[in-house]
Amino acid sequence: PQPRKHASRQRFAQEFSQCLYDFVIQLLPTAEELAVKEDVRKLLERLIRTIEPDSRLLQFGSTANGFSLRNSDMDLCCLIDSEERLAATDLVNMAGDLLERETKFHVKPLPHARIPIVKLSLDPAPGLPYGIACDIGFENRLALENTRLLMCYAMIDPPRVRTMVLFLKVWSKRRKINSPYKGTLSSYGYVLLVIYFLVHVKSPPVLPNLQVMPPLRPISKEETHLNGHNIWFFDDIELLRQRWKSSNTDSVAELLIDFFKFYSREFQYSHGVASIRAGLLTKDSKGWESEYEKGSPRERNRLCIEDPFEVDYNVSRCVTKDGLYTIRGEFMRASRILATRPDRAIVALAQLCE
Ligand code: 3AT
Ligand code: MG
Repeated sequence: PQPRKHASRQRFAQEFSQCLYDFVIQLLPTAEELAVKEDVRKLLERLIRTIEPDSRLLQFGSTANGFSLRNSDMDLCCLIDSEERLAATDLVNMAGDLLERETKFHVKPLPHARIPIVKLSLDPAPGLPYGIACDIGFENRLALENTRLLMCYAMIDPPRVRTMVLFLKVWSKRRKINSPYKGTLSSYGYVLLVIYFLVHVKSPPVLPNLQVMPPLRPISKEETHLNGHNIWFFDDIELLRQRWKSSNTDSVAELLIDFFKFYSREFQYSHGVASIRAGLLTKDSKGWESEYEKGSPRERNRLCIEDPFEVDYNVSRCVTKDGLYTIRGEFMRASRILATRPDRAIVALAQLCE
């Protein structure tokens, strides 16, 4: 019976991998959508330049890192290339007024957020059936760098990394566990969980740790640091593709099955911190013991994921006790569905995303 079981597992993994590829391909943004978004970016850039002539508006987040789904929001960052610039708070207010006057967007300035932003949205219209949602931040250079880091990871092994990430993003949205405002995890958090798993959990690893690979030439501290954070990572992707060959040959389905298993049962939620920079760390060593134990009214640090560059920042600090319980429940549910290996892989996929 043993070889037969093995063969059935193999066959399921093969079929399920194919289903995953077919599924995510039809969820990618169309060329038309990308063109509309680029036009919007240019329009907003032109307008903002009437306030700050030396500014550039750049995309970050999923529209720039290769993890974009159809109709995902636009994350834009305004960089100002002159020494004398307005404070972010003032810029948010001024840009908010300007865009309200000059465009059809609904505009909501949030000058006092951790990262001051202007939120924009456009109602659905013919030719734009889902409307547009867009956040503009100012001088958020770390976000541009973490976007570039994720893009590099995506490019090392697109068939496995992009497929896994895109699937998990859809899955987490369909299962309603992708809203930091409601105590669950952001897309960014899920992407970091995937990379952590592929760099530090899988053995042999599927991805190298780009943040500890040595640079090709000596580089100065000025080049590697931004606002006191070390932002170095190996970003010569052409070279990496020639030199890095993972000896892990698992299919995307096998990786996904293991991913769900790992985050259902094996990850040490109570003491562990997932760091793509340094592997498994402890809450203790980072001073991230749960604040609920200290009687804090706001729940923090139930789930700990270290930001790749802002290492004092827990990306998942908004995940509540209930949120984590729900997320783990979903990992377990997914694990269970995949363990039963239904006859047709497509049935498993439909069940997962129900
Ligand atoms: P969607 O396609 O919008 O669901 P995304 O990949 O654009 O996914 P987010 O919108 O969650 O991901 O985040 C966009 C970027 O904003 C990613 C990162 O540069 C920054 N960011 C988001 N959440 C956090 C966070 N909690 N901590 C630090 N940076 C964050
Ligand atoms: Mg986004």
